[in-house]
Amino acid sequence: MTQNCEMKLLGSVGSAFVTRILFVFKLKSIEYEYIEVDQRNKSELLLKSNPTLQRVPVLLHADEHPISESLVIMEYLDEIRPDIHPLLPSNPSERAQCRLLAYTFDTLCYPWMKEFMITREAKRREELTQLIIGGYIMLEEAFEKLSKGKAFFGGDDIGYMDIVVGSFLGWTKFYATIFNFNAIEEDRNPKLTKWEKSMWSHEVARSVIPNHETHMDFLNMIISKLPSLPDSA
Ligand SMILES: N[C@@H](CCC(=O)N[C@@H](CS)C(=O)NCC(=O)O)C(=O)O
Repeated sequence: MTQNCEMKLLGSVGSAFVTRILFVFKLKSIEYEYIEVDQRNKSELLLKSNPTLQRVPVLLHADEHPISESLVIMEYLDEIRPDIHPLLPSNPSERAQCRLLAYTFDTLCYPWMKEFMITREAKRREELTQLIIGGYIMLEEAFEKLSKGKAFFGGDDIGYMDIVVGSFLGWTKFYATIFNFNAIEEDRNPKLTKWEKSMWSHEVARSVIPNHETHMDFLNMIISKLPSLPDSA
């Protein structure tokens, strides 16, 4: 991370979506400047760059139009640096599968995981546990098809789906510690269990996935933004 780069990333430490972009920067050896956004007090720069969604990550690349949404940013970076560590498979059908899987993960699994973290109801947390388990079983099947017996979704090295799911590995580890719930268990997910080990042994994954304390700070920040409970009589 340097200053005065033509590539700037607006992010919030602890966000798995931001972690995805850090993965790509590292894998593709892209220099960037990181600009932290305080989620409790969003900066003018964020509101100007992503006025509709007002979320991080946002990529500012020289004078180009700002780009938001982690999956869109990942593909953009892959297109402008196609020769260094390509992320998506070269086969169009496999590319389509990856995009669909990423979309499914983000629109189903992520909201379940987020709600799991903030719900105050034990019954709802149990329902969400089952939904998340189902999501990771779906990923287990997808891993089998895409990895073709190799260590990563991307084959011999980290690819697009490894980043999409791997960006949440810090969070799944955090859930195991704090909530005693592991989304990836050997009996349900034998292949993903091995994949998780391969990811944690990868230097880039270890360097970009935030640690336990960062996740704890992020959780506290999310809780502080929740409406307070009405006083019980
Ligand atoms: N689908 C988006 C999700 C981004 C997202 O949810 N970012 C969160 C941080 S983890 C955020 O900025 N939230 C602020 C808000 O919703 O007000 C992506 O892939 O980039």
